[in-house]
Amino acid sequence: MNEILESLQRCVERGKVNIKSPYPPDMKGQDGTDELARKALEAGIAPQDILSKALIVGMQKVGVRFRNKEIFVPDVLMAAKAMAAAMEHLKPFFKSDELKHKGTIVIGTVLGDLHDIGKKLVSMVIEGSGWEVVDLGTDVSPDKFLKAVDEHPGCVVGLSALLTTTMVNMEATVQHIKSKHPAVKVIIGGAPVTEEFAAKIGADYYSPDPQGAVEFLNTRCTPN
Ligand code: B1M
Repeated sequence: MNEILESLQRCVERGKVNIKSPYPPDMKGQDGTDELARKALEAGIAPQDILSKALIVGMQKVGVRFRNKEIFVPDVLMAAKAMAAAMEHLKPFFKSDELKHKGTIVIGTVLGDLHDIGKKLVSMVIEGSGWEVVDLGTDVSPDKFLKAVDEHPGCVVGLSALLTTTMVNMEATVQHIKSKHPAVKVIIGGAPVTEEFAAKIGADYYSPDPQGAVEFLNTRCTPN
């Protein structure tokens, strides 16, 4: 693989944002994703290759290592920051339609629930895998989810809940969405949620972690 792309992939994995960043300490003074993405474009590498061969592969490795408990929340946050720095350089190509997202996921924490750390992590890893993420935030009502689905035809929906008292609101949300858009796929997650619960409320998938959500999206959801 091209040397710049290899370094870029490594910088996402390690959370190296730019040359000034002291993190990670063993990469101090080295280029980060910011410089390398610019250099890759200047070297004539196609934006699509920068995204799919370096950034997405790097973030996928992050997702797998997080699942395997080899790295932890702060590492994922740094990887997402590094990914975002590179994406800044690719943004103009998304706008010009030269780069396409794989699809769109509307995501949020359900009604009554204010926990958003896990949902944000899931969003970052999904975004890093090439999907557009529409994050509705926390305490999201079934109506708000439905409105977002109306506005993003062909999207997938992701629901997060951290409380046993709010996970019941997932059922109302799934029903509300599916009553109008039966084909929309809904994936759910969060500490108290289980596969059995997902099946019971008519959700299409349960994932215990961000990587599982990415795998479901990439293998079971038709891009819009
Ligand atoms: Co709250 N809280 N909290 N809390 N809180 C828990 C969840 C709790 C387990 C603590 C405890 O009692 N041991 C408990 C829930 C008990 C239960 O219902 N079973 C609890 C409680 C009771 C409460 C309050 C009711 C406390 C009170 O006020 N009496 C209150 C509720 C507020 C509300 O939501 N209405 C409350 C408030 C808060 C804070 C605001 C203080 C804060 C949230 C800040 C924020 O998010 N911005 C908070 C926190 C931080 C926690 C703990 C300590 C940590 C949660 C967290 O961020 N984990 C938590 C105890 C604990 O877990 N140790 C606790 C890290 C995060 C990376 O993991 O969110 O599980 P997690 O996400 C994972 C997976 O679940 C999965 O991937 C993520 C990454 O691996 N995942 C998905 C999540 N969403 C997914 C979606 C997917 C796929 C995977 O697809 C769409």
